[in-house]
Amino acid sequence: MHKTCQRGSLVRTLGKYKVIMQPPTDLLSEAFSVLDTNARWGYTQPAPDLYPHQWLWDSCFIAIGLRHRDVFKAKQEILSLLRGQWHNGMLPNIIFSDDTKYNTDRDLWRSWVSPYAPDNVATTGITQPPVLAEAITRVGEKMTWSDRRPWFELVYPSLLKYHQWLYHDRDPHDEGLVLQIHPWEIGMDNTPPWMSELNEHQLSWWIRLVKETRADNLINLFRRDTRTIPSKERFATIEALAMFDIQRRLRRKAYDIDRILDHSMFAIEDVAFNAILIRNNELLLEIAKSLKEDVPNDLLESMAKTKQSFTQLWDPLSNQFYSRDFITHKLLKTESVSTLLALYAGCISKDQASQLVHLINDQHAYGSNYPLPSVPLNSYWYKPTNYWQGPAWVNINWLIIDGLKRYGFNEEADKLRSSTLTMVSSYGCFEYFNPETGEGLGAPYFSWTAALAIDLALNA
Ligand code: 9WN
Repeated sequence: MHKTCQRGSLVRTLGKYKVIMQPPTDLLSEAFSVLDTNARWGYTQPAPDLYPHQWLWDSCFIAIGLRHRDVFKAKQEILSLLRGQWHNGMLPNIIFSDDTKYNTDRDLWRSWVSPYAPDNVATTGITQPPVLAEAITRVGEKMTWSDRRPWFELVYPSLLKYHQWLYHDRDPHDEGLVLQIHPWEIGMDNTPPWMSELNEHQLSWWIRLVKETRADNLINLFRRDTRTIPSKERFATIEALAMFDIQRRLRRKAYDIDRILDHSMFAIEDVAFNAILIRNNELLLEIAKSLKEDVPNDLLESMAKTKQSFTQLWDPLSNQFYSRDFITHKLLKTESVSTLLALYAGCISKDQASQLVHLINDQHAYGSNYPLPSVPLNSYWYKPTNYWQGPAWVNINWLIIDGLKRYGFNEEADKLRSSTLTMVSSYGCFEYFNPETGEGLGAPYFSWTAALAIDLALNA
């Protein structure tokens, strides 16, 4: 148990934890202690109990924090991720812990049904936003060139293979935008654009039946996550069932994208995922350049096309970016913070960037007391305590701060940086935060909150 949960007087009960909330005396020592406590053999758990496995974008963010104290550990965090790489290049969103108590998680996914799954490592069959090049670069920044070069040489082949897989498997029509097949792939599980698509088109008959008969209340009793986290802070049981249903259908097709798309299953070209890809393509190219490696031409062409096609996600009526349906190309005009991640992509016009900054400053949209809400305050979907449907997340803030700086919006970047640090230092390293009050929500001792708070504090 963390020493820091013993402070103060305001008590919040989360399952077996009693979390006592008062400003930590020292943000950095608290954050490093979270990372130490969550460290396992070679990787860091996102949060004790709730997230025991290794997650893809979590480990990338964690490495970005760890590099400030221990470059070796930061490298280990990334190398541990690469052991899960599939033979076709895919990096899975989860590498399951070997512990026998998680047999059910491994069996649910059964990655071994695919001939591409790695030997002796159980994983999921889907990916997560590609922030790997960012993590490799940031860790490399802490080294002299004589150490950085072998580091880049070690990881570059896997990075290249991953980006090649993203285009080969996930851009089947050679459109430049890559598609995602499960809400977990975008890392913002119950984000409104995806949930509204699921509700409208994809709910199986049996989930509709559960919904109509209200049997979800009963099923809720068997959920592992809501034993430790209040259910109003997690995704709804119907949403959980819908995600489970998609996963089952993907498994039946052995995670083979051709078979999946042949059955015209759920596929979205997500704006956040593609924005993150664009920036990480740039970083991959910088790594390749520093190693004097030639990047294959077809990959270079795809990368250029992504930047061009990204402009198709802009809606001039509402002045924002949206995800789109892979088949119909219809923009999914349900608002979410994903639109702001276009700033991180770095390929949008200065005028579009200013429009997004306008939304950040708008008190009815993303300008809450503790920004950035994951859904604008004036949205029908907005709920300040519900997971990806309202709360502020430190990783999203971190990415957007980076984008704001690259567009020269330094004042906005500083403001967001300082409000993010205020939330974390006031309440601790929670998974997410109430954007109105700043209160910490979800899992306490959350690793990427700790890691990125360290980075924001030390890397102004
Ligand atoms: C499913 C681990 C992960 C994050 C995701 C976040 C949440 C898992 C869940 O936790 O997803 O992957 O159980 O909801 O949405 O972004 O990587 O921290």
